[in-house]
Amino acid sequence: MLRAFLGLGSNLGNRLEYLQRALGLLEQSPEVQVIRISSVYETEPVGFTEQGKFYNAVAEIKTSLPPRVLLKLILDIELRLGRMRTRSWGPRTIDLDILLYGEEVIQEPDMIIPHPRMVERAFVLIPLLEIWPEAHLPSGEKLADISLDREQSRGITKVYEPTWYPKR
Ligand code: X6L
Ligand code: MG
Ligand code: MG
Repeated sequence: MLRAFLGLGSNLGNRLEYLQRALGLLEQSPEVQVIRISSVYETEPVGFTEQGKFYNAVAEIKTSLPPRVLLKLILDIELRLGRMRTRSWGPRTIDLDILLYGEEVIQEPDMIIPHPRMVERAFVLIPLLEIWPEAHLPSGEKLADISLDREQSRGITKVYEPTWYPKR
């Protein structure tokens, strides 16, 4: 079993429910165990800013699925939760991203791990550091050392504390 971290995001419909349903569907796979979830943060949209605010969270999982199969599973969960790709960086019911997969570095056209832009995004770093303060890249670089300037951290509000921790 390998430890991985997933980013979750939603800015359409009942955002909290989409995050919860995504975690439930992940747990339904016998090869995925959700270990820990961060608080849920409401965040200003980045990239394409003319859209609703997001709910973002990070989950720690243990999995025996190879990265390619894990990616297929999360894309399948996105489809089952009504994800439509109408424009890039546009609104979505659910977005699931593999942030880290063990200490592995993968550079394939459609699968780059660690997530190439995670270190620039407060909506990823803040929830990730909440559940794994020692988080580091395979290079050894500690994520807590990456300073989030004030501009980056603006518009991020904790809206839900995790009320349950799944089996550890
Ligand atoms: C310049 C150009 C600066 C593009 C930033 C940043 C593009 C992030 C895409 C960018 C740029 C993204 C979420 C989001 C998206 C999310 C919040 C993306 C992909 N996903 N904003 N924007 N939360 N708050 O999950 O991350 S679109
Ligand atoms: Mg994303
Ligand atoms: Mg994505």
